[in-house]
Amino acid sequence: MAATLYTYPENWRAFKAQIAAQYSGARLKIASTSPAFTFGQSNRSPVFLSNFPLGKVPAYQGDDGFCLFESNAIAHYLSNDALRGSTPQASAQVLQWVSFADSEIIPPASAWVFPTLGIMQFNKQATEQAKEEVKRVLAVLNQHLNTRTFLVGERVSLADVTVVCSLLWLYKQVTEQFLAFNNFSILSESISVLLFKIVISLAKKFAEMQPKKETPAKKEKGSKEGEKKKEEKKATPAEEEMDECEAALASEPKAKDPFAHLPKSSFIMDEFKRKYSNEDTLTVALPYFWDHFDREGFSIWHSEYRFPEELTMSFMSCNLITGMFQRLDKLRKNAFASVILFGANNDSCITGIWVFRGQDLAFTLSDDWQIDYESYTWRKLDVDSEECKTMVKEYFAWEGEFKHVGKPFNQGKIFK
Ligand SMILES: N[C@@H](CCC(=O)N[C@@H](CS)C(=O)NCC(=O)O)C(=O)O
Repeated sequence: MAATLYTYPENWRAFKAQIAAQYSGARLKIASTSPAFTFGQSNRSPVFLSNFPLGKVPAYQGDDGFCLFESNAIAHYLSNDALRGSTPQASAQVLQWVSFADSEIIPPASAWVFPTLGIMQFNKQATEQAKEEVKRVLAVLNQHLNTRTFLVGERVSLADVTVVCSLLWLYKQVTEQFLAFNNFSILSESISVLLFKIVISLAKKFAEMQPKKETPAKKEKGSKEGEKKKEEKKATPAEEEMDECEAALASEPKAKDPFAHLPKSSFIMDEFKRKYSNEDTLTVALPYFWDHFDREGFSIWHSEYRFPEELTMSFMSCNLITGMFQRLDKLRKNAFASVILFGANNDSCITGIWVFRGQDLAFTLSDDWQIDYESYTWRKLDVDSEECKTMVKEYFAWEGEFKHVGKPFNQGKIFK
């Protein structure tokens, strides 16, 4: 099923639907710029009004003619069961947070942000009151996320998508003050903020997919933008109509290889990984690793999670690790890691050994890889040192003394 979402560029309400579609795999064309759709004009046309009587966006039209307005309904429609909440309880909780976003977050967030955008007159008292309300609402969110990775259940749902999208303007417009709020500064690297970063990065990706045209409010500015508009008009109709997700995907293979500047290496990560997955670690994979390891082309690093006091429930810490691996999936031909959670609930640490292509940390080479790495300290190991040999052996095999971790962790349970 294909469908069109009418909106204007960078509309946080449309992001809810776009992210839901991205997660569920629903196909969605975005019509946000002329000639497909011009906000302020197209949404006032009789045809648009006959389908969407309020004339508001986002507005959804399926290729089967099915029309829907209200961003939450559109996001719901484009979701799969997992996003909607797959039990009656979970789906009710999702609805709870979606409503919470609309009625508790958006009103004070708008009252605070709108004056900073020049679309509402600044009033000190109203702004101060709005800030207090935002603070109260964030405290509720933080309290809830203190013991959880996601707002509902054990995975991303529409609750997370909706809540985070509704925080987007606060984040973009008043970031410093927003993050300075009590809990957010303390938890600045916590799981809740991690989740926040994920959706922000998703939203950023969508924003980047939008053709670089001006938002309605900025349309009539100076000549430079006029030139830009002219240039963009040269796009062929086929390009204009291309589904933006497709366009992004189509352009992906052309994206520069972040490691292209490095000379070829004799160490083939895939081959080592095959050995590591299929053969005995100590007798086959480890000797293979050291026989083939290319010192110039690769480096070995030790990582340690910087906020062990935040590692409460082990399953959440495991989610933190597996989530990081998923987000770094594109590095798989250029990196290998063995990361271990030591200890028990409320008393644990996460450390690991990483093998990276090149002599530097790879994370800064792509925006997609930057979500987690600042939460860890990174130490480059001397590949010829005994320390490195021991650590590689212990982390690869998931057994040993792990002396560098220290007591009591190296005596406690290991989660792999
Ligand atoms: N509750 C609606 C709000 C939609 C809405 O207010 N859209 C605004 C833009 S953010 C709009 O299209 N306004 C056009 C108009 O009022 O003419 C939703 O979440 O979809």
